[in-house]
Amino acid sequence: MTYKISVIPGDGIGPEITECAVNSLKSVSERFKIDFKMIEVKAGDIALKEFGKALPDSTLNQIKSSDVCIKGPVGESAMEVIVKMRQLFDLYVNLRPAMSLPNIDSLKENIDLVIVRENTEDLYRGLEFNAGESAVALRTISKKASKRIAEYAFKMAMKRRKKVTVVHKANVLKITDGLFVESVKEISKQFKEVELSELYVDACAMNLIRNPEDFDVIVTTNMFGDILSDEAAQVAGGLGLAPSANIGENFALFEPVHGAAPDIAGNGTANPIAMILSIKLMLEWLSNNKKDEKCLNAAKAVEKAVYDSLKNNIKTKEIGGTKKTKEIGNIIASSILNYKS
Ligand code: GGG
Repeated sequence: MTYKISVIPGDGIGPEITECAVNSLKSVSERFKIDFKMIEVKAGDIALKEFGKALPDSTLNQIKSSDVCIKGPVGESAMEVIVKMRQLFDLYVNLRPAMSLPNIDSLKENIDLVIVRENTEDLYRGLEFNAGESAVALRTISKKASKRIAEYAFKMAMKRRKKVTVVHKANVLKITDGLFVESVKEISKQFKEVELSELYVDACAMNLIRNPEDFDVIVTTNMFGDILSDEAAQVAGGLGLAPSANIGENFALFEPVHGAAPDIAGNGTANPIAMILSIKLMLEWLSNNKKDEKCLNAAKAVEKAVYDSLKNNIKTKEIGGTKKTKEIGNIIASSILNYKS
């Protein structure tokens, strides 16, 4: 089986960290005898400049014919690229794990949580318009989308510590968040073994700092999930270490949580780990979706390579190391190649 992967390097630090992820995938391919056909496509500010469109048709067509997509961060065109792709491909789950990593300073120890962010609705539908001297954005929340994200979160909790926290602001957004919470509660009835609790988003923001180790699965709406996942990533050690997966029924896209960081682009100091751990999530998804045991073993190898590098202090400056992007990428790629199960 050959897996066709669309690769979007993106903007800013995107190309540097994507190169590291691609090198890791080449090692995976060699070590585990998994065939990848990687096709580079353009999207983001760079594509806007070159083609007049941040998400050109040629890019979209290539992605449509792929099994999966990996994507670096894009600059100012996030709405036209990633938010649009989530809707176009109905990538309704945004998985954003935050966990304690070896030799990484975090606010607390033993953090192991995952934010399950609804990925297609809310204010991110982009229904914004001017109204005279005002501007209006519409927040859409549907029962269908709320129930399917809840179902995903509960299924995930069943494989973890069996705790789901639904995060909302239904004391203020009574109708929209009211519908979201009620939908989650309805789905919870099918998962009697899972403990469901609820938190207002402001309280959740506070508790992520106070006791992040208590959280298992957080399920929430799109914008709250976006904001809380940056916070959770920082609490666990930094955005440069935070991977994510955008998942639909039969297609998925993997990207770091962080943005394009134009201030450090090109100087070789970007941390490639969030992008490489996104590759690990991709391999796990392939193993589940395509029933491919080799991909699961490869995911373990990627994780081990990253953990070993951190243990050996192979880190970028922002997390206390001295290594450059490429050096880290090369060390991790070679460690995957030499992986012993
Ligand atoms: N703060 C991290 C960042 O800039 N992430 C890129 C971004 O905003 N993506 C849009 C999204 O995830 O909804």
